[in-house]
Amino acid sequence: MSDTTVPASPSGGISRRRFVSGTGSILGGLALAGQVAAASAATPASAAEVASATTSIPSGARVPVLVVGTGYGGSVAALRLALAGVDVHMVEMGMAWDTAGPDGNIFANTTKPDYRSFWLRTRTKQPLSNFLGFPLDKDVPCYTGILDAEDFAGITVYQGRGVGGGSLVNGGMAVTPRRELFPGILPTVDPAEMYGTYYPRANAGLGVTEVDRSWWESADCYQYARVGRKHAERSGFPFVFVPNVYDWDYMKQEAIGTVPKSALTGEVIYGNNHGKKSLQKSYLARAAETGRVCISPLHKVTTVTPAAGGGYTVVMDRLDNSGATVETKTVTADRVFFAAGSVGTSKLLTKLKATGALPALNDRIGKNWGDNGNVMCGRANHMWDATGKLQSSMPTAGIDNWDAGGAFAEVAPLPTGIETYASFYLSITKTPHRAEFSWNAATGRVDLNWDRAWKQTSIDAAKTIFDKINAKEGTIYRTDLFGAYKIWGDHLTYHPLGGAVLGEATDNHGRLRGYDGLYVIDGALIPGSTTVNPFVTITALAERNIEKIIATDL
Ligand code: FAE
Repeated sequence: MSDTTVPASPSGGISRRRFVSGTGSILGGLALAGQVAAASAATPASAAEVASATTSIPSGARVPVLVVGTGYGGSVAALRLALAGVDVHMVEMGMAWDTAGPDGNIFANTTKPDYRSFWLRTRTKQPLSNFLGFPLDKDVPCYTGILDAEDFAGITVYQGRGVGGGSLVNGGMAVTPRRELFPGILPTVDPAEMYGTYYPRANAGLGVTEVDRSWWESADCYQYARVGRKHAERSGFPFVFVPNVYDWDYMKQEAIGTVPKSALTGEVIYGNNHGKKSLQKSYLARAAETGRVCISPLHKVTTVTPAAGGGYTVVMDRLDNSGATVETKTVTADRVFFAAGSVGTSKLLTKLKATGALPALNDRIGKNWGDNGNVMCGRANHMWDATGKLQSSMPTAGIDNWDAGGAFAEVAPLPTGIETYASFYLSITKTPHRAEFSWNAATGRVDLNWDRAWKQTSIDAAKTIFDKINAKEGTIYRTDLFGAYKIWGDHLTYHPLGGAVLGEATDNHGRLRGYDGLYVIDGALIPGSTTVNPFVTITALAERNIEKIIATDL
């Protein structure tokens, strides 16, 4: 089948999700989830548990807690609430991702984007748009695919869509920021409790581990990272190993050919079929095992407003795979957790305040949004510094020049399957620029006032690393990866943060100011920067906040 064709049903049959939803009953889903939880109590959490918890919430239902979104913040909330004895319903606009496509895989390969790869686009918008100057993008069928390249005026924000949110598409780099930088990240949060309790809890919950260094030193698939280390160290920069959520034993087996390849066939931004412990295999699996959590995929929340008899009326659209609304449902929830990601939560709250659904939200809604200073670049190495045609899609290291130059550069893979002699980096940089969301009544959309020119600060910070390395190595920047003769990938971010910031739009534990029973629990709480890749901090903050909320509000 060509990648311009969409199967009528990805499974070609009735998936477990559709079977459960076919019961038309949230209770049916709960009962089935409960049986699975009992049957699998002794087995490790797996994505199958999550599949069994998927359902389709009936219109008119009343639930104690509704969680909007199934990424890091939402998954932590669901697990902890369920363990505290609270029934939780999670609503996710993306697909369940529990059913194989016609090629036998759930997810498409990075080098071969197809209908599964992009969220409602007719043409791919690949982060690396060019190679040797030639455009890489191609037509694909419009489908509720996994990676959303959401365009705002000055920036494209990449986000995961589906049960598991960003964990489905990310590189698994699980980085805890340096403690001395934490007061600049979340100034109202006590570092002692974060580093003593919540970062360790988050890392354990996510299954974060470090690569076996002796294996790494000789593995073909990390030649690119060793070249990155050599160049960093020869220019005097600290090269730091960072943990990941990938199953390293699985990767070792991939390397010797005893299991199907996943990271070693470049799977990452369109999903990972095997070794990565996405939320489907960690928090969400354990949440589903409790029997108290149900998940409705392909449901997009559009409105939340106070209900007459208490609680909140939540309106949501059920989508088909073309993105069309096939049903609009109204549900009542005693409490609502906004966990739609920084952009999703900010857009919803900005709209709800402006349109009068939640008029008492304060004027900090939609503000203090940042891109974590993301900027990408490649360097062209000499022929004696080959980076390898086999590159693991899971990064293991970074170059830390935060103190001197305001940049932390992820030594990133370029898993093309051919030798490119390129070193590739995603830099996270210190940038003062923050944007805000606003409601555009004319278009009925939420705008973001990001200015592309603001990325110059990030480019300057990244150059403190790469200008020096290029001078030392006698190398140059690649100019063929983001267009013809364009060095910097300055049009995008992978790390949206802020828009409903802790201590501003919410109190110091994520309770939205103006409304009892409404909470923000995702990356929207963090004002624009984490100094490193963000998901461990999002998870740890969610662990901190939900503990307090369970202790005092429920
Ligand atoms: P997120 O994970 O985005 O989850 C929000 C969920 O809400 C999504 O599933 C949405 O589909 C859903 N949603 C949105 N609006 C609605 C609505 N109206 N109704 C229902 N559902 C809705 O939020 N971070 C790292 O730390 N390390 C990495 O290696 C890394 N690599 C990345 C690579 C890529 C390509 C991308 C895109 C991101 C990467 N990130 C990485 C960022 C990380 O995935 C991101 O910070 C977190 O996923 C954000 O977590 P949240 O819980 O805030």
